[in-house]
Amino acid sequence: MFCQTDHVIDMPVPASYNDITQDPTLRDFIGWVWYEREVTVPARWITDEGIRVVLRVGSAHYYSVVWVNGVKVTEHEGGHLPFEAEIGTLLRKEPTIPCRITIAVNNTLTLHTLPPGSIQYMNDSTRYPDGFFVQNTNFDFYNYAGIHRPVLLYTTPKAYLDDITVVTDFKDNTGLVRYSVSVQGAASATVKVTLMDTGGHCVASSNEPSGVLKVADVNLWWPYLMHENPGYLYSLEVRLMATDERSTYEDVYALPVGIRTVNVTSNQFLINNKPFYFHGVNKHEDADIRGKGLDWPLVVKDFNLIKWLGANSFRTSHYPYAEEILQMCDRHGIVVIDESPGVGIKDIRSFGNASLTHHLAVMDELVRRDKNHPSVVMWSVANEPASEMPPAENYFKTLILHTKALDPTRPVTYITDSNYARDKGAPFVDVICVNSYFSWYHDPGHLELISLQLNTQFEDWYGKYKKPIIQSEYGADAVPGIHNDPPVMFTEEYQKVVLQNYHNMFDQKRKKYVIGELIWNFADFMTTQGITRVVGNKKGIFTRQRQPKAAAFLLKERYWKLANETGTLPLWTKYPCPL
Ligand code: GCB
Repeated sequence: MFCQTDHVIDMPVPASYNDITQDPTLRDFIGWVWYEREVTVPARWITDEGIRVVLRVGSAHYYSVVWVNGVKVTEHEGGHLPFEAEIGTLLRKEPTIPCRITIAVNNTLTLHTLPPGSIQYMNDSTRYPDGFFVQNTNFDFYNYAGIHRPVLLYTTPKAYLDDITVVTDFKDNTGLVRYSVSVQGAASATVKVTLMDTGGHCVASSNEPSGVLKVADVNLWWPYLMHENPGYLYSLEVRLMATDERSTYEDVYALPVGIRTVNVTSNQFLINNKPFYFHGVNKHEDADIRGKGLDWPLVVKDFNLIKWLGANSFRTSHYPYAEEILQMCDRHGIVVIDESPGVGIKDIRSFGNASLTHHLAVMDELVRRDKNHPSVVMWSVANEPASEMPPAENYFKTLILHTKALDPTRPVTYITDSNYARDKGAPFVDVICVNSYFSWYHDPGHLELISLQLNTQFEDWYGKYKKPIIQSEYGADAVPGIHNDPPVMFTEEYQKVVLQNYHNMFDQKRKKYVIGELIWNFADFMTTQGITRVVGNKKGIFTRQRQPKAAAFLLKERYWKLANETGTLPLWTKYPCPL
């Protein structure tokens, strides 16, 4: 039984709730918020017992409990991955009333959540009112909360396609698509799979639930700027037929499939056996007003900016992004390092069993969601954990081996800012990813030290581990419109010179073992309030409103130069359409 509360406000979905109102307590709210709406479903969903009705939440940050017509249907922990519940029986119980969906969301972060955090009560009554507490975190972005991705109702037949796994390879001119289909709700079923090219022509088919499809004269999936026709996608149409005493069921799913391989050597990252150099960005899901809510105009604008920049890749720092974004990456050939929400694991108590168990479960959910995206070429299990702490060794060994067992086809890494000599997890990663901020957090203002310190960084890591290295973050804050020559910190000039110095060293090392550079950050983004942040982090090369700072033009010049040197430009760059 629910009571109507006296303070109900309109709240859009998808969106963070924090910046929607003028209420400061809602902006910084910690605890439970309640969403509710009523929907009327098609009558057939209620009358037809052969239909499964599913409620799907794209993501809600952080802990969610879901009720339908007052009956609890599921709970979910974790802010960046989808969850579902079957609700058909509840609709059928009360077919005359609209379906009431209630979702309670709690954004509290604890030592065992991902990302971790802690609640600190301030007990000094001379300085704080009764019950005053703060949410402490160790990450540098605003802990936006709410229902961040679409909430959908969909149906399948009672017998349905539960999952499809695709792994691709090729030999000479023949593409190989190893697939397996998992079916639920049927004792026996027939499955037909058909692989179609972009023209809708069948190129291979089978009547088995698993097997290998062979594609003659294969069109491989290539990254943007590596091929004239990047992001080629076949469509795998999977058709299930099942019969029981009551009815016949047919379920159909079309999965985009990019045929490509990924391999790592001691000094190279290979896509389709060719060296791939990551020249890309780190991003955030972050924008004015909607916070971390999925926003199509912003997504498309960002893809346009990425392509304008000549970037070929990004890392989903510091959590899994919306599936819609990965689908865009598949289509545009933008390569992705797919990161878990394991950011800010700094407290030794966050390396214990409770945390590890949850982290393993999150990797299960992430791999299950994203395994079929050709754009995803590597998993990142964490960002800047306290990897020098002794428990980090067992933690990362377990986590990385688990992820490799889930998906033997992709390399696994985590992002380190630790010293090469003390890092406990590095022996287990396939690619070393290092963040460093020379002349910013280290020796602020001393641009002249970057090349020496960066050279030492690279030689040390490579010397010890003999694994390819990505500079997974580097950069400097620039408040747009602030200038000074000679450059001083926080000016657009300083940001540019930091980048130039890093680039000079990348150019020396990329011929050897440095396989990528990802700028921190694509755009300015919101953080918690603090004395080092002026309304957020300003290391973007674009403002939060996506206007370029001087550094964006520098990076654009460099990335197109790299593309010209190492890749093949897409046809449209040679024959641009008239505007
Ligand atoms: C880092 C973090 C990133 C921060 C960045 C910074 O190392 O990975 O989340 O935003 O530095 O600007 O401090």
